[in-house]
This record gives sequence, structure tokens and C-alpha cells, in this order.
Amino acid sequence: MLTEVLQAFDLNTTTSIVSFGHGLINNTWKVEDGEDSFIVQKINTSIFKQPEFISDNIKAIADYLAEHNPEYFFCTPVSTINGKGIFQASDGSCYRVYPFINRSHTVNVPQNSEEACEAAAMFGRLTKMLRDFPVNTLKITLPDFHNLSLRYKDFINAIQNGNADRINKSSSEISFLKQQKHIVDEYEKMIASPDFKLRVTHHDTKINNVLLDDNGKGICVIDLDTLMPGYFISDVGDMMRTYISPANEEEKDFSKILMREEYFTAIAQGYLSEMIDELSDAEINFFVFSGKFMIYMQALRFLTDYINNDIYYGRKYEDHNFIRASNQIYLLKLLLDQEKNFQKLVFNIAKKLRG
Ligand code: ADP
Ligand code: GN1
Ligand code: MG
Repeated sequence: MLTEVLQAFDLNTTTSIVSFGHGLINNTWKVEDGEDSFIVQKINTSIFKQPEFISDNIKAIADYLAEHNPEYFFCTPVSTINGKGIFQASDGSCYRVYPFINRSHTVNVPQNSEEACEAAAMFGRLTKMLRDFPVNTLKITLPDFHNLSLRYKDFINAIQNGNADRINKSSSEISFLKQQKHIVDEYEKMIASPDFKLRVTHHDTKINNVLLDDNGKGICVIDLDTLMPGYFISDVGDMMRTYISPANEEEKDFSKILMREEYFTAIAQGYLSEMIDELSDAEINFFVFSGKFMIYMQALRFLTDYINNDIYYGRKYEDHNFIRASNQIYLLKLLLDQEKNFQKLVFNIAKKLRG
């Protein structure tokens, strides 16, 4: 299959191809072609049902940035020999290609708080650069992706109709998540308020979606499939979910999950250094809510998938999604303990930046 794909993008077909990265949704390979290397990705079309929307959005944004912020480095995909952003192979599967950025690397957890600050600033800068982009012209590549109300409904549906053994096993996790329904209520109030703005939002701000140079400085953001209209809480929340703890969602030993204030401060400092003039006071007030929102939603999604027999995330071992969900619940509890303290830190940083 890859031969057909490589030909479509005019790449050498007798080259070395290695599987790459740690994503849960798409398949990624690195392909060498003489001096140059490329990233080839098979888009998971059972999730992204209209993959051409992804390439339409990326093209619209690349064109906008080239015109308005030509100095900003945006990783633009390679076109096929027919000038398309995506190639559909004979079996219906869809592929796209990016130039491999040389001397770049990614990390799965930040190595130090400077890296967390840098990544947060990179995502903030992307949204800031696109502040005047007509956000509503973007296509919705994944409908209801961060619609917490719908994720909660899916969870309720799963606990009513899902795998009975797994529902039994998860009873304390289920009752904890139900007790936290106030997070859904707060989210609903937030989206109804005019103080919260839809902006161009990345929606997957894990640290391995920033390419770093040898000095740990950000080169560019990648993984642009879910670049679409959204609220800042999606981006800041996923940073909190994935940069603050030294152990990630895969960790089975929960004593390794920590809520490190230094890393939280780094996120707030990095993101607000770019976004301070864009955010309303009401949004600043919801900064820590972002983390609750994203960690809670991820716990709901993992537990829902566990109860539905792992149909979305798949699994590497029997209780994989149960462990992932329990891990996120543990992280959420740690954040709830720090909520007031962290929000105070945000107010201080915002005050200093506003001068
Ligand atoms: P996924 O959706 O599976 O997370 P990504 O687009 O994030 O896919 O790519 C997976 C990994 O491949 C990244 O974490 C990064 O290490 C590497 N990668 C992706 N694009 C590039 C690129 N243009 N140059 C160098 N490395 C890349
Ligand atoms: C998926 O593709 P990847 O691994 O970057 C998921 C995110 C989750 C994440 C959890 C389209 O992201 O929403 O936060 O797994 N992406 C999709 O690791 O569902
Ligand atoms: Mg990724």
C-alpha cells in the first residue's frame, strides 16, 4: 500500500520506512528520500470521517499565515502530484505527508519546566497569530470533539447499556465521575456566556505535538487534525493534563502521578505571555477550570471506552482503558486539591503581564 502512496507524493519508493511516534489515533511512518525525510500518515477515517476537511483547514491557515505572518514557521504538508493535500489509496484509506523537520525531536513528558513553558507559548502563539482569521470558515473535522455535555451523555449511555462485568468493576470510578457532574454544568454556563470566545484552537496540545530543537526551544506545532474553532480551555486544559505530572496517562503506579506547581506556573507563564491581551477577565477566571474540564473529559472518555469494550482507543492489555481512566481520576483529584492555590498563581501572573 505504501508504494502507491509514496508514488502519489512523488517520493522514492525504494526507501527506508520506519514506524514513528506514539499517537493513539493515526499511523505515522518516517520515510527517507535521498537527503530529505518525510512523515507519512494514514488518517484514521473511522474517526475523521471527512479527511479532506483537515487538509482544507490546514491549507486555509497556511495561506493566511503566509500572507499575514510570513515569519511564523508553520509546518505545511506536501501536496500530491495532482496538487491535493490528501491521497486516497485504492483501498479507500487516506494519507498525507509532511516534510520531516531535521534536527527536531519530541518528548512524551516535559524534561524540565522550561520545556513546558516553551510548549505552552507555542500553542498560545498559534492562536494569537490567528486572532483575526475568520474562525467560522474553518470546517469541523471532528464534530463535538470537546463537547463535554455529549461526552457525559455517552458515559451515561455506556453505564446503562455497556459490558456488565466492566460496569461492576468500575463502580467506584463511575460514582466519582457522576459526583463531578458540576464540571459539566460549569462548562454549559461557560459556553452560553458571551465572555468566552471561539478561537482557532489546536485541541491536542500534548507536549509531543511540539517539535523541539537541540536546545529544547520550540520549532513549530504539529498534529493539526483538530485545528478548528474551540475555546481556550481545550488547549490550556490538555497542557495541564499532560505537562504537570511526570507520569502520563499510561502510568499504572499512581504514586508517580504528581501535581507539580512549578510546571503549572510554567504553563500559565508560557501561555499567558502570548495570550494575555486576547483573554477576557472571565476567561482568566476559568484558567484552572481548563484542567478540570480536560482531565475529567479524558477520564470519562477512557472509562466509557472501557465499558464499551475498547472500541475507540484500543488496548494493549485487558484493563488498559480502566487503568487510563483511573489514572486520570487520580490526577483530577490532585488538581481539585490545588485548584484555589493554582488560580491565585494565575491572577498574579496575569496582573504582572498586564502591568
Ligand atoms: P499522532 O496523531 O499519531 O500523534 P503526530 O502528527 O503527532 O501524530 O506525529 C507523531 C510523531 O511523529 C510526533 O510526535 C513527532 O515525533 C513526529 N513528527 C510528526 N510530524 C513531524 C515532522 N514534520 N517532522 C519531524 N517529526 C514529526
Ligand atoms: C488521542 O492522536 P492522539 O494520540 O494525539 C485523542 C485525544 C486524547 C489523546 C489521549 C482524535 O490523541 O483527544 O486526548 O488520544 N485524539 C482523538 O492520549 O480522539
Ligand atoms: Mg501527536
